[in-house]
This record gives sequence, C-alpha cells and structure tokens, in this order.
Amino acid sequence: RAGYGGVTTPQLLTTPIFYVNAAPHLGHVYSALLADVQHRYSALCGRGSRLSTGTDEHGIKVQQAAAALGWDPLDFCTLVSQQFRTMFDTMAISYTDFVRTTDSRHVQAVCHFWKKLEENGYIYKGTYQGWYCTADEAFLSEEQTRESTDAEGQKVRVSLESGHQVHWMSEENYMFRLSQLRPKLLDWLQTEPIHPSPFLRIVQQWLEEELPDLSVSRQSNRVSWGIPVPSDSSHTVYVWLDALINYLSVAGYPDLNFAPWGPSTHLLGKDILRFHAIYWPAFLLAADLPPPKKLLVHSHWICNGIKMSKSLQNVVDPTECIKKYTRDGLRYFLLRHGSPERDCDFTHDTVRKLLNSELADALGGLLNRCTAPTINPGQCWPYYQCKSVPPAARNELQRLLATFKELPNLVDRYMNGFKANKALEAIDSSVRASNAFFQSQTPWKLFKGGEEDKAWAQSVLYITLESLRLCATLLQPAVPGLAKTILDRLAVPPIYRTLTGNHFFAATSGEKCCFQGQSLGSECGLLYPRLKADT
Ligand code: ME8
Repeated sequence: RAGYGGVTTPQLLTTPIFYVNAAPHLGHVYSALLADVQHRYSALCGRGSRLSTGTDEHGIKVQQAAAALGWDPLDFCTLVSQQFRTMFDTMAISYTDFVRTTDSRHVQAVCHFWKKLEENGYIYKGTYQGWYCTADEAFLSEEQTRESTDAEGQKVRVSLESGHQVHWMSEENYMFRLSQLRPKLLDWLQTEPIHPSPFLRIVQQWLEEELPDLSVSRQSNRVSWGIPVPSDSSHTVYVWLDALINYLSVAGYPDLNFAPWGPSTHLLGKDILRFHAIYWPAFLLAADLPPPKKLLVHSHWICNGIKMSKSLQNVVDPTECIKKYTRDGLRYFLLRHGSPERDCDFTHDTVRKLLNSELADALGGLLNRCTAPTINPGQCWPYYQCKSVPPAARNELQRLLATFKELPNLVDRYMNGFKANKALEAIDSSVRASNAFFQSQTPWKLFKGGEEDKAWAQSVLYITLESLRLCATLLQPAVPGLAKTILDRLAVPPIYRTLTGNHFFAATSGEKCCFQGQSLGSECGLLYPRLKADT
C-alpha cells in the first residue's frame, strides 16, 4: 500500500467528480483527458502515480433529474455513472480509481470527516439567509448575483459567474467557520499552489476580503438525496462538502495510516475554482490535514462564445466526435487546440483543419517517408555512417539534431507546467523540421547515385526514423493508439518506448544504436486518413 513498508507514496492526481444529472459531454471529457495526459506522462518518465475520477451523485439536481423520469435516485445514478465510466474507457482515460459518492466507503469518510470538524469546533448551528444557485449548488452573496429576465420575460436573479438562476433561501443550517481560516488560506497561497498563475491571482483577490461562514447542510425535507448529518438526520450534508471529500475517501481516509494524504494534485475547470481553492483547503485545515499540493485549473470549451453546458443545451456529443475523428483524433484536437488559460471555441471546421495538417499530413507524411517500400525497399533501420555527412548538409543536420536533443526537455518543461498544448506544438514543429530535412536532402535521388550518396541517403533515412521514434515516444500520453501504430511499425522494443535511460540519436554521436540493421514491423496503412470537408 502507498506509503507503507518503505514504498514511496505514488502521487495522487484527481479529476473533478462529475454530476450525474445528465450524460457526459465534451467539457467533461476534456477535464478527464487533461488529467489522463499528465498521468500517462508521469508513467512514461518512470514515476508512479494514481489517477482518480468518479461521479458526484447527491444533491437536489440529481434528486430532481431522477424524479422527472420517475426513477429511483440510486438506479438513476448507477445508470449515468456507468455512462461516464464507459465514456472514459472509450476515450482511454487511464484512471486507477473510480469513486461514487454513493459508495459506502465514501459515506463513511464523509461521516468521519464531519465528526472531526465538529470535534475541532468548526461546526455550529445558525440560520443561513441568502441566495442559492441550484444549478451550481452554490451559496452566493448579493454581490455575486444580478437581475435578469428569463425566457418568459419574468424578472429573475442569476449568478454573475454562471448566469444560472438563484433563489432566496432562509433556513436553519449547520454552518462552518470558514471566516476563521482566512489567515491559514493566505499562508497556503504563499506556496503558489494554483496553476496557471492567472487563477492564483483570482483566488488572491477573493481572499482580500473577509470570508463569510459557509452553510454546510440543507434541511432533509428539502434535500433528502444525500448523506444525513451524523448527529442529526433532519439535515443533509451540503453536496459540495460531500463531493470534495471524495479526494480523501479514494486515498483510504479515515485510515490514513495506510495511505497518507498527499501530496495530492487536483485538476478542475475554472467554474469550480472557489470550491477547490477556498472551501476544500479550509475543510482540510479544519480537520488537521494538509491542504492540496497543487490545483491545475483549466478553461472552457465554448460554442459561439457561450460555455458548453448541459443546462444551456449547447453541448457537443463526444460519441459523435469519436465516430468522425476517431478516439485519438479527438484526444489530439482537444489537447492541442484547447488551452488551460483561455476558453476555446469548438468548431468542426477547426478540428478537420488541425487534424489534417498535423496528424494526416505532417506526422503521417513523416511515417510514410521513411517506411514506404519505394524509399526503404529493405524495410529496415539502415546504418548511420558519421563520415557520410556531406559538407553542404552539416549545418542543417546540426540544427536538426539540436532541435531533437532539446525536444524531450522542452516537452518535460511544458508537461510539468501543465501545458500539454504547448508540448504537442513543440512535437509538431519537430515533425515538420524532420520532414523538411528529408525533403531538402532528397534521399530518393541520392539512392540512385554513387557509394557516397548512397551512404548519406541511408543516414538521412536513419535520422528520419530516429526522429519519428522520439516524436512517437513523446506522443504516447496524448495519442496512445497512434503512437503505438508508429512504434510497432518501427519495431521499437518496449524498453525503448519510455523516456528513462533512452539514448535517442545515439548513432549520430558514434555510439551503438541497437536498431541499426533491424527489420521494420509490418505495414500499417495510412496513419490518419485525411478528413473530408463534410465530416
Ligand atoms: O462541477 N469546458 O461537476 P460537473 C470544459 N460535480 N470543461 C467543462 C465544461 C466545458 N464546457 N463543462 C464542464 C461539478 N466542464 C462537480 C465537481 S469535484 C469535487 C465536484 C468541466 O459535471 C468542469 O469545469 O458540472 C468541471 O471541471 C468538470 O467538467 C465537472 O463538471
């Protein structure tokens, strides 16, 4: 077990747990995918990590969605939770744990945590009066709301941040002494745990003001679908307190002797920043537990300027996208075009253009160049001969080798900085550099020349195959299927598909390269067929 018997605790990386009030959409897939690519990259570098995901199943939204269908809430949750699991399996999300908030281990964790907060004096009974946004399951101050008109022209109040309608609420609740934790939260922010930095600044601004105490229960006659407050079943635990504790229940809480809490990294969308950057560390600190190590925050996919969301009915269906673009096509697009720092519009035209340019033409072209039987009739890794480099090609070769020498470091910096989009951009540039080198050296002509030309043509082919091996190795976290196709075609043995102790371009510096003279794998056809305009 983690942290037990001298075994290093694997890093715990989490996705948000997803509301089951409707089926998964592209935004959810993006959240899970960003976590997946980080998790797969850690494995590629030889670092163990755990990736947990799951479903958030309690609360009024789910209660209402089940009631609207006349379903038993748990049956409804089981059905939709399974849809998320299936979607994540289809998208090759490599989660190691899946939490449901209706799991008994989770319910036990919530009850234990609640008692701890009570014991530590952080819970008291009070009256909550204010605005409540059911769509966001959030309590809002007057300043966080504004007037608006609904579809029928009625005057309503909505949340400033999400635009969802809010209702006035006044009831006796259990309150959490959030106000007392502001100094400790400010200390935690000093460790700069929130990335990218614009989100850290937002939280710093929020904390410039006093924090009001937070209502952490709802009366059971209003919200019955949830976990009863341990000492008072006339109240239900607030769904966000319940949901956030999933990160602890997956780590084995309350049995933390076996799985110590942390260092944990939570990945989340910017709409749920307040819950993760204020409430969650405050809850942990109040329960004598360390706050999260890192929060990785991402922006949204939008449609015509509006956030894609099920309540706005403007969602893109991932299943349709997989049919059109394949799983790896969709993964590549979301990771390459999406950016944690800014919202991105999803249009089929953009997807088609990007995938045609980068997967079909550039990457597929590079594979074809060095493996097509016309250029590589022996279907093998040729020998690299250092002496064969013609003087006119030396500078270009040096530049190319420098690009590829730097590429793993660049990708590492981007991945550690939560910038998978930049990492993919760097790989794409290197693919293009390798294609350009191949084109300018014209090996297909050199093969028809004398011995020296032929030797250089072999070396050009070797360099192209080796650059493709490095790109495919680095692409594994983003597009595991396509990367495998390439590495299989190049017949790269498993130990040479990782980044640990792998000597890329060894032969060009006179070292032994174990692939030289080896046969390629069997033909794989087109790597990524070009998409037509109407797809
Ligand atoms: O908030 N673009 O669940 P959720 C990108 N249950 N990401 C999006 C998106 C979009 N258009 N729409 C949603 C919840 N997401 C809570 C979490 S965690 C203890 C509890 C992302 O199903 C969103 O930002 O509404 C969030 O990260 C995730 O999907 C889950 O959203």
